[in-house]
Amino acid sequence: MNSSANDQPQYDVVVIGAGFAGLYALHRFRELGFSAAGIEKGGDVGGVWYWNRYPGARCDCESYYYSYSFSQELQRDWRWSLRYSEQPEILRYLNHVADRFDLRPHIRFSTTLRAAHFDETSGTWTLSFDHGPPLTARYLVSAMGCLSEIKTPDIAGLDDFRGEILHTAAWPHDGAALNGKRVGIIGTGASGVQVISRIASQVGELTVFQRTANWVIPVWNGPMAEEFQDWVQAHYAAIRQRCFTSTGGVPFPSPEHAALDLPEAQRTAILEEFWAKGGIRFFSAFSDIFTRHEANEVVCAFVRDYIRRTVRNPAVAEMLIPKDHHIGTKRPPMDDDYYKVFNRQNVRLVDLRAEPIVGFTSDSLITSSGAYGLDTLILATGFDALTGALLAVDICGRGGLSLREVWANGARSLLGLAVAGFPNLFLITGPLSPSVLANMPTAIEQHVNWIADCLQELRARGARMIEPLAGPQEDWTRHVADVAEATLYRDSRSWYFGSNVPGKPRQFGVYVGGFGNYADKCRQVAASNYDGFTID
Ligand code: NA7
Repeated sequence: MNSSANDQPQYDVVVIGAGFAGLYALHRFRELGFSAAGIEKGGDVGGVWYWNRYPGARCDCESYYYSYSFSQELQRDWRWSLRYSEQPEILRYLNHVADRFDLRPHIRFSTTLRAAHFDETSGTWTLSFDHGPPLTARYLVSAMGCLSEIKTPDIAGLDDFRGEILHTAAWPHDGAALNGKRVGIIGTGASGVQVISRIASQVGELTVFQRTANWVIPVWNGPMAEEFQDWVQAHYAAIRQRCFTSTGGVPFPSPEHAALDLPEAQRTAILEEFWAKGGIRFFSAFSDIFTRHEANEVVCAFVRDYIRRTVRNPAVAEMLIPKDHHIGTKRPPMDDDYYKVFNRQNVRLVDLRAEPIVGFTSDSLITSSGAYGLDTLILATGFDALTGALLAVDICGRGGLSLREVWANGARSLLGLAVAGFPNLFLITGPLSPSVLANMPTAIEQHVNWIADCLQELRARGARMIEPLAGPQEDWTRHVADVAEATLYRDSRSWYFGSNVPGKPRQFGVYVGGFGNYADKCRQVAASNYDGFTID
């Protein structure tokens, strides 16, 4: 840490967040000789894996690639117990990373960034927090995450309920006593589906309040067999290489066939093959799933059939079948047991479209059709995704320009990495980058490496400021929208569009043109003297 007495900022870089993104960023910048500090709202490292401790929390990408690639030694030494690891193991991994690379002493924990103001004269950011002294930094790097700002649901009369209320993304660290209880859950997105499957056999009664049915895909989770671990270790270089060049940041080949080019028998055989592979591989069955309504419908019909075969009560099966969106165009939850859970005697499904919530009493949730007695209510109601964490902070750039105002009608950024009017601010997996539609650790490493290269270049040139130009930023923002518009995503209502937050401008916040293409574009920008940016 430098003295701030002579207009020099205290740090070269301050990184906000200490999850997957923040930990790697802090490590990388420090390794390159920058003075760097981390700020973290939570009491320890982990980011989403620190907060989302609900039963059944698990990653939806397999752990051998939902992990860092930057250290051969780390990669060699860490063994995953499950193919899709659960939250406690992922959190242990991130703690191991923090210790192994000695990051913890450089992070200020339990500290929330309230404001970040840029000073044009000195070319530095001044950061102030909910407590503790302010900091100054040349560069501000957001590693605040895409799904970290909880969206408090507007549910009529919730304050009248006197039982326990839990949110999946703010789960108590010492767990929740659910055994034998009458538990209700609102929300059937990825978090709700995982928690429902995990607690159904543990609680006395489970009432699932569903507003929108989702397509749930199995992952066929199980132990990472020793032979598979050995195979992964032997092929890690190729696996990682594939991640960095693929469409989704995952090591799978692109689809070979378009569904609409194939006869029905062959389509079904391919769907069965990819269903057996499970997880996001399922969406690699055909190349036209996300672009042709008829192709998507082939896949929907296959999953509909599975739901009807699995859920014994036909009325419940029909309620669980999505009616309002193409498969994959809302984030598909992934779970092996979800549909089977509804065959249990102690589980019931309530359709909130047919009987909306009208209020609560001290011990019941009341719908238009009746009362449901509950001891505990779990809210799995999601996040103000992609932009929420950034806009929760008072960020002001050049001339006091407020990010909230600049993004009032939707996010604008160049490559999801930086924003015009906000010099020396970098976003890791920011709005309009591939972010949540790429494997996050891969997307994070690609972004941090790009930022690190950029900071080295600025240091070498003795430059003070970098900032996107407005024109290229508008071009990128429009391009992201155009690419999404050419897919079936355009028809969906989801947090990808901000549709879950009342008043949020409708904008597809993720680049769906392919992670590999995106990484190429970032490389080209750097190689062409940071084309699209201005450097002072
Ligand atoms: P999601 O995917 O946003 O799911 C939230 C769920 O909560 C979804 O089923 C919503 O129904 C439901 N919801 C939200 N507000 C209400 C109200 N007021 N009443 C009834 N139901 C409501 O969040 P998750 O935490 O599951 O997943 C987020 C991501 O985190 C996930 O994709 C992973 O990447 C990790 P709706 O569909 O809006 O009708």
